[in-house]
Order: sequence, then structure tokens, then C-alpha cells
Amino acid sequence: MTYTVGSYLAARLSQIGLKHHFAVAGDFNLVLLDQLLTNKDLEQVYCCNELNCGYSAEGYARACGAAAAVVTFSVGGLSAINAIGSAYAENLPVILVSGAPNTDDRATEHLVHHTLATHDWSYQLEIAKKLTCAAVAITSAADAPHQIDSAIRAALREKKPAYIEIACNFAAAPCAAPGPISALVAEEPSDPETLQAAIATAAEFLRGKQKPILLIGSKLRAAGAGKQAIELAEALGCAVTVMAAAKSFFPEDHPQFAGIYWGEVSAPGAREIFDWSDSVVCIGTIFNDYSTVGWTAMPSGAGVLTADQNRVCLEGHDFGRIHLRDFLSGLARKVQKRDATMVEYRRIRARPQPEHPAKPDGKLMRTEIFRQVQALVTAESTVIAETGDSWFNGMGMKLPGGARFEIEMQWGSIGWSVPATFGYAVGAPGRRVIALIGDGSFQLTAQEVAQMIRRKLPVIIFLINNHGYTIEVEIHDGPYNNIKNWDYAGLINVFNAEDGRGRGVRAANGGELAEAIEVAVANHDGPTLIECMIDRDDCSPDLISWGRLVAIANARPPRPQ
Ligand code: TPU
Ligand code: MG
Repeated sequence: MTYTVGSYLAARLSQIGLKHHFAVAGDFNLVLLDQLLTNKDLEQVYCCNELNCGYSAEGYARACGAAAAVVTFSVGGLSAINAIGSAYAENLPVILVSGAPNTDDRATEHLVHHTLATHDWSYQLEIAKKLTCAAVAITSAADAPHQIDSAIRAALREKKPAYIEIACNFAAAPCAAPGPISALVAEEPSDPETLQAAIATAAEFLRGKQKPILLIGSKLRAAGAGKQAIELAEALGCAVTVMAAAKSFFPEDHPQFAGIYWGEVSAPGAREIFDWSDSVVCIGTIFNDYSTVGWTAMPSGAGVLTADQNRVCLEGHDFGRIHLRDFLSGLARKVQKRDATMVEYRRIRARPQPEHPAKPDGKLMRTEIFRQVQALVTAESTVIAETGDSWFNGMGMKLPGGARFEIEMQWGSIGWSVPATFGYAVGAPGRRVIALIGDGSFQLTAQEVAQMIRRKLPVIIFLINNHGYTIEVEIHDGPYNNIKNWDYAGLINVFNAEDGRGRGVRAANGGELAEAIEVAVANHDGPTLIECMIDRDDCSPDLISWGRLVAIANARPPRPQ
């Protein structure tokens, strides 16, 4: 077989384990899309727009470890870049591939469409360089294999997005055949001496502590160190708290799970035990204004050990070039039991209170919605929580072993969850995908429900219609937090058109919600959107407490220079 630049790229995407790539067509990528279609192991999945295409890939990468999105130049690429920012912030290797104008037009005085009407169209590559770990523009078939490989390799190694721009007259140009995939996926081992030194120093640090606690962060997944975190937890026997952005990354049915630590809005008992500890092993953590609740819950000082993807820092030491996996499992073999935080947590942990069902004909309330959603969550479920009060409602869910949870807390873009849910469901067809989405967020990217209908994905969307931007109301209110209401449930029929099997149901009380959930569970031929009607101020108490502290942080006056 003779390879072309496009079929070479397809072969590499398939070799790294992708079964799909997401795409929106445009004249600068049409030949490329044809070339990608020649690979029978890689299915092309279409999106309504390029922002959604990027977010679909972002969601797919959460399910499958990596993803690709293919768009046209500028009008597509610049929309997709927003989602690439998300992939960067959320540590997901998403490969953004953009078609580009014919290189022959570069050498002449020609102006081309989809550009700024200037002769220099390098700007998209320059922008992409800021938001990816590797950005290349292919303008030579001879160099294409090397450029494609280096971009994909960097993305997989760093768990960050990469950008590949392919000029339209090169997509079908013949090029070399791909070599063994190990060239892209083989990892450099940890530096053995640094690893031993880091483990010895950390073991010594923990020997001097009575009450250590573990704090799990979202980079644990990027580091592929979930199993090793459990090994360390079990060797120490201490309590394990998890940051909101990392919910489900440490199994919630593990006996040492002590809840979500999120400062003032932690799970009951988690904050008390965290504050009582004398040292914290932070594993893959990200501390920002939101996760520290307006800088009120920032672990700091000599009692903090930070173990990151490739770096361990503690008490005057900084060890690089080691894998988190190796560090955690090595440390697990060196530490003695330090279970004081677990013993104490068992004493203070709140007994779970059974939630009582609301009256079936009483006005629908948030607590009743999440009581019913909770009953749907099984080991095969993935709960996807959009920015907004859904973050806080999602945090309260108890996840059985095997259940997963996805949240986009660092980038925090409303609208993320609709396409990310679509992409996730494409990548994980065996899982029950449950999305919790606010009305305001849904309005950004609603069209992508049509693609769930097109591919008959039985996603269940709980659309929380509280008539506005409630999370923003709690941070800082004004007329800008009111939105135009939509007939969200009715929208599904619009998207169904003549052949779709999506269902849209509205629930205004507990009885209607229970019936709607029955409809959703029975619908295997498409998504079901359940529009849950609640009052504007029916929000989680945690949102109010968190919003107050974030507002205080936002309102700090400028420091004198
Ligand atoms: O449940 P609720 O009402 O809190 O959620 P809903 O209705 O989805 O409202 C979300 C409101 C919101 C905004 C407007 N949350 N964050 N923002 C700011 C924002 C604006 N634009 C983007 C792309 N992302 C944002 N986070
Ligand atoms: Mg809302």
C-alpha cells in the first residue's frame, strides 16, 4: 500500500488505539477527510460545529485516553481552539488537525478565503503553539511522517493536546509508510537514582509524622497512577480525601475513602479530618481559586509533600524525571502503617441518612431530583457534571465501585458537557452515561444532542431548568444572570426530525420525574432529555457557601505596586 500524508495520519491514530475521529467538513480539509476514510479501522464522526467537535474529542479522550478532531482552517480551527484549551487545562491528549490553504498560494500574491485577507496565514499555527504541547504545519510530504509522529508522541507523553496543520494540497501527497508504533508510545523510564532518592526522602518525611492524610487530584489520571495511589493508601492505612476535580479517581467504595475535600464545602467529616492531620501527601493535585474556595483551603507549609506526574517536592527537595507510578509504588513498599487519620475518621464520619422520597405531586425540588438520579447510578455508569450548580449536586452523589465521574473544573467552560457527553458516549458504548446540565450551559452547545440522536446513543440528560445562571447569581448577581427560557424538552422533537428516536420529557414533580426516568431507561435508540423544573433559588447550600468565598477573592482590590 502507498501511504499519503492523510492515510499516514489515519494509520497513526488507529495505532494509538483510536476507533473514531471527530470532524466538521470544509474545503481545506475535504481531501484529508477522504484520506482518513480509507482507513477502515477509524470511523469518522460528525459534529454540528467546531467548538463541539473539539469538546467531543475532549470527552472521547476522557473515555479512551486520547482523541482527534479534524476541522477546516480559521473559521473552524479558531472555534476548536477553545476546546483545545480545555484539553490542555484538563490534561487530555487531543490531536487537533486543521486543513489549510494550498501552499502554492503562499508564494504568489493570491489572497485566500477563510483568512484575515492578508498574505500571512501563519497565525493559527502561532495561536496553537500557545495552547498545545506541540504544533506543526505540514508543507512537505517528505517531512510529514516525522512531524506527525513528533506531535502525537508529545501529546501522549505529556497528556496535553497537539496541533497538526495540513495544507490541502498535501493531504493526498504520497509519503513514507508508518514504522512500529513503539516509536510513539514508548516512555522514558524514571531516572533510577532520582527515584530512589525521592522515595527515601519521602519515606523519612512520613516516618516523622503521626497523622498523614492523602489528597488525590485530577492529574492522577494523566499520570496513569490510580492503582499505585491505592497501593500507597493501603500501605499507610490513612484516610484518603479526593479533590472535586478528581471525584471517582480513587474508588469511593474503598474503606479508606474519607470523602471530597473542598475546604468549606467538603463532604461531612472530610474537612475535619484533613485539618486534624499533621501532613498531606498531595497526589496529582491542582490548586486554583475555585478548588481552594477563594484561597481559603490551600495546603501549604512543611507538612506538604507534592507528588506530580514527573516531579516530587517536599521540605527543601525537588525531584524531577520520575514517574508518579514508580514513586507511589516504591514508597508504598518503604512506609510503615500510619492510620491515625483513618481511625479518627471512622469515629467522626457521619452515618448516611436515608433520603425520603418527596410527595409525588409536590413541586419538584433539587433534593428529590438527585435522590432519584442517585438510584440510577450503577457500576457501569459515568456521571458527567456541567459547570454550575451541577458541580455541587454531582459532588454529593455516592459512586459505587466502577462508576466514573467527569467534570471540567480547571477550564470551567459552560457548554462543555453536551459535546463532551456525546464524545464520551461514542468512546464508551458499554456505559450508562448520565449528564447533569444547567439550562444556561445547555444553551451554548445544545445542537450536539442531534448527534446523539443520529448515532442512537442512549444518554440520559438531566436538564436542570432553574431559569438562569444560578451559580453566577451566588457569586455576583445582576440582570445578566437572567436568560431566555426555552422549551428544552420540546427541542428533542426538533432534532429528531423524520428519523430520530430521542425523547424529551418535562418533570415538574417527583412523580413525573420517576415516570420520565422510566422512559429514559427504556429508550435504547437515542438520548432522553429530562427537563427538571425547579425554582431559581433552589440550589445547593454548598454553592452558596462556595460562591460567597469566591466572590470575596474576586473582589480583592489591586495590591499597591
Ligand atoms: O445550575 P446553574 O443555574 O448554576 O447552571 P447554568 O444554568 O448552566 O448556568 C451557568 C452559569 C455560568 C456562567 C454564565 N457559569 N459560569 N458562567 C461563566 C462562563 C461564561 N462563559 C463560558 C464559556 N464559561 C463560563 N464559565
Ligand atoms: Mg441554570
